Amino acid sequence: MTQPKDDLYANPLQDLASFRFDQGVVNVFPDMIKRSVPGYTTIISMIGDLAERYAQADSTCYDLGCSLGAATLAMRHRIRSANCRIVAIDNSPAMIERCQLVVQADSGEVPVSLLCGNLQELQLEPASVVVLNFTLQFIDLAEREQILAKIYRALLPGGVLILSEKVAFNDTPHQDLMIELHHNFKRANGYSDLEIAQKRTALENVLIPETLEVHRNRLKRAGFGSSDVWFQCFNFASLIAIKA
Ligand code: GEK
Repeated sequence: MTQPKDDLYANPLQDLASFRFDQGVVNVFPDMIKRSVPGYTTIISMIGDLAERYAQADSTCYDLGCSLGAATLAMRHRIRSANCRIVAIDNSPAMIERCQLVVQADSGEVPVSLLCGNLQELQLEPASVVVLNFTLQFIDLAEREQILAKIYRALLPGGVLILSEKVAFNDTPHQDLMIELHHNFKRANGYSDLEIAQKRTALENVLIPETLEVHRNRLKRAGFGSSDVWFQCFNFASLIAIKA
C-alpha cells in the first residue's frame, strides 16, 4: 500500500509552531520517519531480531513511545518465548488511535496492549525487552535519568534495553558534518531545503539530542553494567544495554 507523502513543511509557514505528534503527523508518519531517520527500517527489523533473542518466557516486552507500532509488530512476529506479552504506550491520542487499527489488522499471536499516556507514569511489570526507539529525545532532560532507572529496575536479569536516539557531538566540525550528511540524506529522499529548514525550526527545543557519552554515563548510573552502540548512521544511533 502506498503511504501518504509527508508534505507538512513543503510550503512556507507564517507561524511555524513547535512540532507536535498530532493528526497531521500521524497521517504521514510512516513516510516521514523513513525519509528522515537514516537506518530506521534496519533498526526496526533488528529490534525484531533482538526481541527473538532476549524475550524471556512469562515476561513483558515494552515499546515506549510506540507511534504506529512498528517496533511492536517487529517484536510480535519474532518472539518465540512462551507467555510473553507486549505493552506499547504513546502519549499522542492520535497516534494510539491509528496504532489500534494497525495492530488489529496484524495477524501476530503475541498479545499486545496499547496504552495512551506518559511513559513516565507507566508502572512496569517484570520485563525482558524494553524499546525506546527515538522517544527519549522528546522527553525533558531532567526526567530521562528516572526513566532509565525505572526500566533497569523492571528488567529481569539478562533483559535488554534498546535505546535509539538522534545524537549530538562535542566536536563542532564533526557535529556540523553529521548534520550536513543528515540533510543530504533528507534531500536525497525528496525533501526540499525549505522543508528541511522549517522542520528543523519546528523541532527546536522539542527534540533535544545528547552525546553518546551522556547516554552511556546515564545508562551506567541507572545500573546498566554494559551498554554500547550496535547501530549508527550519521547522528542517529541505537544502543543496547543489558542487565547482568
Ligand atoms: C517507532 N518508536 O516507530 N510518553 C509516551 N510517548 C511519548 C512521550 C511520552 N512522554 N513523549 C513522546 N512520545 C517509534 C517512533 S517517534 C520518533 C517514535 C520520531 C511519543 C510521541 O508521541 C511519538 O509518537 C514518539 O514518542 C516518538 O519505532 O518521530 O522521531
